[in-house]
Amino acid sequence: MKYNKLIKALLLGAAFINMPAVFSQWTGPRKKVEKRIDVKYGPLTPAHRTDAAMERFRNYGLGQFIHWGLYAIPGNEWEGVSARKGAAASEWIRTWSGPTAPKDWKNIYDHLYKQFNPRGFDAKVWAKQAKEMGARYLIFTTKHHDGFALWPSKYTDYTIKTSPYKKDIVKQVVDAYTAEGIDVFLYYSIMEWNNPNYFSKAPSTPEEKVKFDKFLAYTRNQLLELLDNYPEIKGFWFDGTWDQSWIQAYDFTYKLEKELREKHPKLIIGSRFRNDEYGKRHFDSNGDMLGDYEQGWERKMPKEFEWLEGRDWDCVMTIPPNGWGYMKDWSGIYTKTSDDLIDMLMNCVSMNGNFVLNFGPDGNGQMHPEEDKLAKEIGDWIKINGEAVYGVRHAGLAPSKLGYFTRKEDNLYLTVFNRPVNNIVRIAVPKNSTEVPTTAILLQNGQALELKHADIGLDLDKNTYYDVALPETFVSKKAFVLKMTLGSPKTQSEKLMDAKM
Ligand code: FHN
Repeated sequence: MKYNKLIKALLLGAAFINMPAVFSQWTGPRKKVEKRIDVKYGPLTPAHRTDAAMERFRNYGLGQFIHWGLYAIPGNEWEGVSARKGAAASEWIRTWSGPTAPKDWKNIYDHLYKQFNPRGFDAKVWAKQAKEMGARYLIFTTKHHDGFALWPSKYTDYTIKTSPYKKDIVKQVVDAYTAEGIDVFLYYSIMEWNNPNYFSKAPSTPEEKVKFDKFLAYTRNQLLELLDNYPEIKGFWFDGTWDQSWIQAYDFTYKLEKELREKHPKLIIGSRFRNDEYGKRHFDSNGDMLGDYEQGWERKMPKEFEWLEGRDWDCVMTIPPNGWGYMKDWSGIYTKTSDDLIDMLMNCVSMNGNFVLNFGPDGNGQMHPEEDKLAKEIGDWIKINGEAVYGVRHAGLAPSKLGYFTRKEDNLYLTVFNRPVNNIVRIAVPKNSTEVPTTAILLQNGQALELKHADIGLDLDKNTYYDVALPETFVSKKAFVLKMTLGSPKTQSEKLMDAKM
């Protein structure tokens, strides 16, 4: 008991004093916990859910994120002045400060709802585009850190209802995407910048405690309201849960997660929602994941499959380096190409993750023209190569420099990004493997390709090789997929006599 108390005190200290150390833990190789301790507020669901909803999540492959809210009106600038050097990202423009910030900026921002009237918004157009792009799920911002609700919440006036637009945006989005067969997850920021009852520090005075309790009740009400209004949603994607006020409300958040799951038993919730009683986020003090999937891969990807230790995960990605809301001006920054994004998509699915690409529509509900272009290019590629993307799993082979392996039943796919100059795609398979490539075709046209066992005789090498020959006449401007059938080896790797040295 004493030992546990000491560990608890140390963990509390480390977690509360040194936040960056805690943050860095969720996205790298994880250290094994040497000794498990008592954790009362640990996971509420098994580490690997096996129900149909979770199986469906595992097969999504590609998702779409949409960040839409009042920040779409300024689009990262105000009266011709860019916020690029004064705010963290376009959807963070309310925090704009420093010499470039307009006078009384926060007040201007907080009144933007009076102008929010996206007449050009048509959820069906977005949903159709997402479908054409190949997205199988959507994460939609119901409320970002500014607190403005895109649905007519009963629990605040700061909602779409008091804007000139008035109509329920969340409902239109949920209906349109559901009609296209795209599952919907609702993004919900806990943190609210302009709510007088919200605190970033843990409330300390009795008055602060009363106010923060009101905030917690409001959060609970809104979440239950979202489930009542949109019961067809598949999950919540929580954000803004890093402040001490929320971290220390672990008893409340534990009960709330329980309540949400009881109300909607198939609900999927990622690892960002809550922490344990020691302040440990994403993973509790025993290293157990707090949620149904790992939700820390934001603009990041695991370098090695082993880092994931079999957990489910998603990677959410921006097109600009950072910036989720609409940005009028994309000049002077690198914006990812469809080749970059397809590469990231295949990297994710090859490690059992979903890749979620973000879009930031403007104040009138239109996507950025570059987003339209990228959605079309990705969709065109997926229409031909989707078999290697959806419902696939990690292939269990060593990573290849040529591209990414995925596997479905007896089919092995290699999405080639780096074509060898000699047109021989060499695939390494462990020498003792009972399953090896036996046939190969080009997925895009079904053309059969020559496949040979290349037992190259590197004696200390644990692998043997299978060579697929690409026709010299085959030209491709984008990554292409080789589809192979796996079967028993027809030839063995010869055990060569060792050299006398
Ligand atoms: O601060 C937000 C940011 O604006 C954006 O919403 C992303 C999306 O994953 N999440 C937060 C930072 O983690």
